Amino acid sequence: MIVQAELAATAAEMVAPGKGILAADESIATMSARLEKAGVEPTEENRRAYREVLVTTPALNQGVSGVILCDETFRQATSDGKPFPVALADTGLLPGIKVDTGAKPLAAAPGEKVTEGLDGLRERLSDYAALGARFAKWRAVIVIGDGKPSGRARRANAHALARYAALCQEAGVVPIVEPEVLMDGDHSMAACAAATAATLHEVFAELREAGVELDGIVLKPNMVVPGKSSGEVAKPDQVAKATVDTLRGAVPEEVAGIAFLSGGQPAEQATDNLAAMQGYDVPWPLTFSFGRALVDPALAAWQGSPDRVAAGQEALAHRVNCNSAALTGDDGEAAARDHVA
Ligand code: 5MM
Repeated sequence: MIVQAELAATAAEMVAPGKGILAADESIATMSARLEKAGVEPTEENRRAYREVLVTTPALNQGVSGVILCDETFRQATSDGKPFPVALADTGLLPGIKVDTGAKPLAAAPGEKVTEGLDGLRERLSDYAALGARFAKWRAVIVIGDGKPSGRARRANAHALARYAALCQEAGVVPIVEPEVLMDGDHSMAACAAATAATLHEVFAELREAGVELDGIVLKPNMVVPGKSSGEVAKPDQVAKATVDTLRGAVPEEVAGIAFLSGGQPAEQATDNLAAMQGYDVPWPLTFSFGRALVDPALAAWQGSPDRVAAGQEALAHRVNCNSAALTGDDGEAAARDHVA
């Protein structure tokens, strides 16, 4: 029987001081596209080799508590024959698994999506737990613009997130709850704040309704930033204030921690924004669960070459160190290292 205290302890470990979560869970299609763009042939073996570069980075556990993988990687092994979840656990990292099956068009909501993957989820979670998963992830996607997000899309996604989270806790797996309000579009930062607040209110209402214990989840939200093509520029202190204000108004105190996604922000910008948030007195640890903002430089440095594994790992370690330093208030030094790198 799963004890709630165990879930809460795992959730606390995921957001331990100075640590964040590495999101390396790109689906086969996304990962293949990213490899191709980097000039690497998108084969199963290259996807495996790339994830091996990431998870075997020396001292990764100094700034990262856990790594999110996709189903393919979770069932693959490192070149010394260790299944990835075992390789992670052996180096003191929590194995995580993305369990959603992607965002699909939502009926009667043109331009909006709902994330799928609930069918058979109870069985899949028990499978993943047996393979070593300690936490899971489900990402909902919310768009802004032309009357969006609709209440219909917010509710459908919040309901699915809550059903997923309840099933995770039943299986003894900590759910990362990820409602991502996308940066795509020309909307203002105020519009992002409003959509984020409305979405989070819906998500927490559904989580409570579903009986989810909030000290056994990690929330993975977007930062509050202006739309990518809005022309609006927001400095780290502005992003930090808008983000913290939005979270304070919508996220219950019991939530174990908040680990931001990077959402396509340039890597240094995501780090600077994260650093600027650390000065606020909030009831939750505020950390990172970045994908692109951690791994893009590593992929670019590795280039699919066995001779460049160390270069890829150094690039990842650098970004992890910068973000970890940002969390511990060492942001000046982190920023300096960042900008000379
Ligand atoms: C790593 O990318 C994750 C999976 O994406 P797909 O299923 O679409 O391939 C994604 O969920 C990611 O974990 C989050 O969006 C956060 O990543 P970023 O790059 O926004 O920090």
